[in-house]
Amino acid sequence: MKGWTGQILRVNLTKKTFKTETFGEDFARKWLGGRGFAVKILFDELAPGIDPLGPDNKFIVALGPIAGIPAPNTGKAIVAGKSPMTGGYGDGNLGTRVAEHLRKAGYDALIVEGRAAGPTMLVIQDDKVEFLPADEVWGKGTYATNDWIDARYGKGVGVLNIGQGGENMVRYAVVRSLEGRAGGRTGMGAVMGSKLLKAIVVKGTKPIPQADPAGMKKVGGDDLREVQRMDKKSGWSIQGTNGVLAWCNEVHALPVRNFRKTQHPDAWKVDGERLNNARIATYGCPNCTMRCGIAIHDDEGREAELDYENVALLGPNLEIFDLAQMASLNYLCDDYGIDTMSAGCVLSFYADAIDHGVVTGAYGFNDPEGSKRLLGEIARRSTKIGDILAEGSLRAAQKFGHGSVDYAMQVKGLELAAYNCKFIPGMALAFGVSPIGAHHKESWIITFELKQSVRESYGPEKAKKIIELQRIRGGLFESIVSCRFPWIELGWGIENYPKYFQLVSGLNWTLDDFWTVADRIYSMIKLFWLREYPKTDRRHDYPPAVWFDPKNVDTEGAIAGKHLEYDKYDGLLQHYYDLRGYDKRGIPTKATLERLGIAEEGRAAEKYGPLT
Ligand code: PTT
Ligand code: SF4
Repeated sequence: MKGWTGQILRVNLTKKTFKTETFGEDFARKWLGGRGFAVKILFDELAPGIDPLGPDNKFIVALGPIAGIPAPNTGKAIVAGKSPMTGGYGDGNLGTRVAEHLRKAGYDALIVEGRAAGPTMLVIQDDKVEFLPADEVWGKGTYATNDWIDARYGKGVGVLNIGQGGENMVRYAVVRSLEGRAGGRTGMGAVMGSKLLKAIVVKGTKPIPQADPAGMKKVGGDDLREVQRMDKKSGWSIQGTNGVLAWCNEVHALPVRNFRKTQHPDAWKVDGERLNNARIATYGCPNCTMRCGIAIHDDEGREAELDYENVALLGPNLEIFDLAQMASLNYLCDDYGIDTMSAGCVLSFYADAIDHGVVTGAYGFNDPEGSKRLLGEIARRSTKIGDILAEGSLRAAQKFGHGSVDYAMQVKGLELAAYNCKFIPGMALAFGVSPIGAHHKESWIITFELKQSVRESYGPEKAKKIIELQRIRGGLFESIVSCRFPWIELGWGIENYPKYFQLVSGLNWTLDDFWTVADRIYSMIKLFWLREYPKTDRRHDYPPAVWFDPKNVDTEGAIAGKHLEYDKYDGLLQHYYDLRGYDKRGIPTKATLERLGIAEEGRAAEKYGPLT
């Protein structure tokens, strides 16, 4: 078999054992890699109802057929497990040399089971696996941990690690890499922490099996240069992801003051141009020629990388318009290893709850120092409020009561990305039907919706577009495992991916073949949810109630008086279900599962929740 190593490394931290398992071409073709492998393994191996922060959960690193191959932007890995945020399937995608090294060590995936007796660093060097003590860095942040690893193994290895957030099982703790990237905002850092797994180091030296290595090397090299040329021509990475901030402000899509407002006159102070002007360094993932991470000095002179989501949710959403202060908040999130997006939404929710008189506290909007203090209390769970906020905004709202759940900005327990959809029905649906809780990674329909001037519409064309985008973004890129930015930001042709796939695997797939895998993966994730939440219904796929609230409208500007409407949103949701072949609860029908070749998995799920 080419295109896959055909091997998975299974490690048990409780027993300090490991073994290599093999998989065949049927499994590979059916699930492709990355998210596909992760959801299938988790579905098969996790008993429903297990505690995501207990030893029964599994932490998975999964790669795809082009991950780690020298071709445009392939230095990415999927981290996955049962999510401590949502209780459903959870994953994330981060730039790391683990992608290349794990495959060169001979594995397409790593499954970590059990719970170590003490803080542990797992070291994988080809066939050798070691369980080393990590007591020296337990209690330390990700920067110090990376330095500690660097001093032992150098920068050439693949590293995943966690900070105090993961150790203390903050539900939205992330995993960080040596390259300064972060992923797994569904709480994968907390899953590592629950296992006392401080870090994973990987070094591989074997060739990755490919059908046509020479052809792949030539095409990959040429394409990396072409992507670089396109990026230079377009100037995209000058402002990177934060280039979108000014546009979001202009079109009333910026989250301001816990998403209460959609625009702010000071937003220009933190836009892409200002960020680029303040740039002191550029970060990037391996195998990338359009490096998009912009680092600036924070207010204490430390280097911090800022992306759009981080800027918008730690800045305007908290009514902070000072880049250096925001950089500090970002730096702290990175060092503690907690998700910037959930952290921003949790803090804004708390400030809003105080505003509403639901709770009392010495905190408010435009309070950078208070925000820094709270991030520390959250990461360490060192105060009562820190402990509550470490649980995420949904659980905090359930504790605060008084209807505050309506303005906890989350779906299924996972906080929103930085698009204020008070009056953007399609993007609101994209958050609603994202299979891991609110995330923009699955479908970013907002540009289609606003640039084509169809903002008002709740028509089936939006549901259709969301599925098209989910197939590409949440399906293809998360399972072939590669960064989507060349495609989305530079227009790098999607047809390049079947071309790479053919060079590595020898299989001549059309895009439709990839869409079938994508649909299978989405349905499989739904089955995972069904087992966990047998009484699930379509309300699971609704965005926060405040977006439907006539009292929460903008009072001036282009969308003054506008808000989402329940019956129309529900109609749009139904279009989505119909096109996907889901029933009224949003669960794939038996016929859909049969068509996708997962009827057997459907029968396994049916023991817990009915299928139609
Ligand atoms: C992703 C989420 C994002 S998405 C951002 S900024 W973005 C936040 N980054 C964080 C950070 O930084 N530090 C931190 N402590 N927490 C953070 N949480 C947030 O995490 C990221 C890029 C970006 S920057 C995006 S959109 C794209 N995402 C991709 C994706 O999801 N899939 C894919 N195939 N390609 C992608 N390319 C882009 O990658 P999660 P990264 Mg992250 C510091 O993982 O859980 O999905 O959350 O991956 O390697 O840092 O690159 O405006
Ligand atoms: Fe990483 Fe950005 Fe390059 Fe994508 S474009 S691989 S996120 S540096």
